Amino acid sequence: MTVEELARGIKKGKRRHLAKAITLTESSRSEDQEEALRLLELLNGNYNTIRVGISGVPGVGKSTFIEALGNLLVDQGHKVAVLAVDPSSPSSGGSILGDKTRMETLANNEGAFIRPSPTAGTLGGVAKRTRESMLLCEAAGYDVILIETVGVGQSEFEVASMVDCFLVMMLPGAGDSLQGIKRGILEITDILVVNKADGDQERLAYKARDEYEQTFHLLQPKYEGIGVEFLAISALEQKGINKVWDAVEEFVSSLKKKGFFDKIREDQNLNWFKRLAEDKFLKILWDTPENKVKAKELRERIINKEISPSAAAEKMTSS
Ligand SMILES: Nc1nc2c(ncn2[C@@H]2O[C@H](COP(=O)(O)OP(=O)(O)OP(=O)(O)O)[C@@H](O)[C@H]2O)c(=O)[nH]1
Ligand SMILES: [Mg+2]
Repeated sequence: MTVEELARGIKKGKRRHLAKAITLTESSRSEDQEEALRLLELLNGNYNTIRVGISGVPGVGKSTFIEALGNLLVDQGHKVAVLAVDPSSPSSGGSILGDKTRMETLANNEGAFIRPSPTAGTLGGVAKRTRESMLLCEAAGYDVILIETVGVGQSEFEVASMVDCFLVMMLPGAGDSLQGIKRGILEITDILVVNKADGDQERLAYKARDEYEQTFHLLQPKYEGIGVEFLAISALEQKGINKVWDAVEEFVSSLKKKGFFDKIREDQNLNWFKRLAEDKFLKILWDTPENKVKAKELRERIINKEISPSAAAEKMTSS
């Protein structure tokens, strides 16, 4: 299949073409990378979409929530793509592959597309792959993109920097120990959802929600004039799912009204450009054949005390 054929298929919303294209962007073969680049160029455009990041500790109920929300949105006429950033996944597929069976009703839903997390350690990292997958899904007509991330390492911050709305899920009871929250998470949160507000834990969940709300009042708002929304839901019993979506829509509409939305997307594109250019530069610095030789020589000269690290760095980077 040529790149042009792939692009045409994707524009028609063909899942097979979309899946193939994502596999292409995930490949580390340089010919594949060139084709992927051409494809992304062909599909570059302005799509009217909502990008939502969903994070929270393992077991908080992210997948259960995404399945319920995804089905609800498809019923409302949306096309929903679910992606994952899971830097901890040990091999191709990662944990969300298991999720695909867990999210069975959504996986079998014609209006939804679920893509497992790419392999950790792929060229450019999982975040790069996820971003490209997101763009491909948007070109294929998916207007809601849900990105699940487990809170490992920098993954939450990576995801927050590629979405319009960042949703953090918490467990009931966690509100008792606000110190337990990872540094910096509160600052990137747009909507905070306490899950498992059912059975014995229902009251605890509402209490936790209130506690989070009080804590947030002490923080500077992320966007001037737009507050964080606090909710308690039960993903399992599908209670409050629509309230979460209302909050997302409300949030995005405020961003648009206040002129933040376009700015966010613009900044994301510019940051992305910067990151990719920097990655490429590093690759050129260390990985071209002549630079590899140069680096090897300079390393030996440093070890033999013939040259200072500073002078070697200067030599390494001047042509
Ligand atoms: N009681 C209750 N259990 C829930 C709820 N949501 C999820 N669970 C259960 O919690 C467990 C974990 O749910 P998942 O949706 O897989 O959680 P996750 O956050 O996606 O977990 P990871 O993908 O491993 O990070 C499952 O056994 C769910 O059935 C809820 O609202 N109430
Ligand atoms: Mg999950």
